[in-house]
Amino acid sequence: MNLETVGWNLFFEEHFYHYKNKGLLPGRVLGKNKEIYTITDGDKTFYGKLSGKFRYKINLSKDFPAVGDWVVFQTKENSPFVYIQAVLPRKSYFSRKQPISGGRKIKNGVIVGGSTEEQIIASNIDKVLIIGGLDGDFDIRRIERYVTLAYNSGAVPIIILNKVDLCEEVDLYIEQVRSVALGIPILTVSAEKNINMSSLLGHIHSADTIALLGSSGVGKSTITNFLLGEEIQRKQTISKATGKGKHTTTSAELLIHPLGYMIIDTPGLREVQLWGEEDILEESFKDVIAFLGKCKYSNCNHQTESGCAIKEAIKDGMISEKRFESYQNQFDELYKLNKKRTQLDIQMSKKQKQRKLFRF
Ligand SMILES: Nc1nc2c(ncn2[C@@H]2O[C@H](COP(=O)(O)OP(=O)(O)OP(=O)(O)O)[C@@H](O)[C@H]2O)c(=O)[nH]1
Ligand SMILES: [Mg+2]
Ligand SMILES: [Zn+2]
Repeated sequence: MNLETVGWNLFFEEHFYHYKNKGLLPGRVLGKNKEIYTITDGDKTFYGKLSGKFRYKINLSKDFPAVGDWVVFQTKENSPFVYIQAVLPRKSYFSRKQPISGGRKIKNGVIVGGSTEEQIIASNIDKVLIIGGLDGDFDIRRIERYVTLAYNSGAVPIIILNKVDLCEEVDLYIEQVRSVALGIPILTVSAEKNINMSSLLGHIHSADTIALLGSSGVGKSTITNFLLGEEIQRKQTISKATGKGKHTTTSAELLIHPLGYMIIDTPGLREVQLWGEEDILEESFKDVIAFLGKCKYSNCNHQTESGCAIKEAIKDGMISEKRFESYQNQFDELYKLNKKRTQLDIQMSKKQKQRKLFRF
């Protein structure tokens, strides 16, 4: 066991205390393939399945082990697998609302059903690298959503605008990003042409776990490979769709650099639906929130009312109209999510009460 080399620290040690002396071992999840988790203890690699008891206890997506998690497992004689008994509490994690599988259901023109579950993308991370591509796919509103989720993750966010070699108006992009990513460092690099990559290395320290997030094709895996260095290039899956050697990442993977830092490369997220309480916007929309509550009327809708601080701020160029619109959209999205979750909680507790009634 060489746990410290893969991110073990006092936080996990304390939580592992309950499991010590019970024949259980800690390990970090490197990846997942179907029902099998690859786990490391810093020396050895194990292949883990969920123990029956643990599987029975959990039912939400967020309760399952995620890449970056520390799990507690038991070895079994003559079995090629180890058995995961628990996930240790997460120090930080990046999550989103789980996308709806099988498409959305639309009833009377309104999206109904769908998921109210949280999906963990990467766990126990120190830094979140939000990657955007400085090519035709650049999407500022997506980056704005990543920023909200990154602030909510408990890790330090950094924005990387990759493919600077393809872009002639870099400053324009930086300016746009700066207006939605308050106080977050923005780096412009090219992973493929090795431009300005040293600025990124300056943000990465030994024992850091960093997660790379962003749309498909922005260059997350190219950056990961650059960071890992040529000597440890990893194998990549060839895209099934094209078969032309396009390397599309299909599942998150934690990779360990000999210098001691760890990188979690993730598949491009097609949907970046928000997860959290409405107050998670406090950090990412500080600029907008500064004007809220300053209108003449406390119930101001920020439409046509006189003395509206938001309208004034827009007129004075303090915030853009688009930025305020984004705030409203993200707030609505979270509000609806949490209303639905509360309703489900009420239904659940009613069901539980009924069950109890039947039992006694
Ligand atoms: N011109 C240029 N192309 C780049 C750069 N970085 C990556 N690419 C190319 O962009 C394409 C996508 O890169 P990937 O690293 O696979 O992107 P990804 O974000 O991992 O994509 P998914 O795994 O699908 O989420 C590849 O063809 C890369 O060669 C860059 O700095 N400049
Ligand atoms: Mg990739
Ligand atoms: Zn107002």
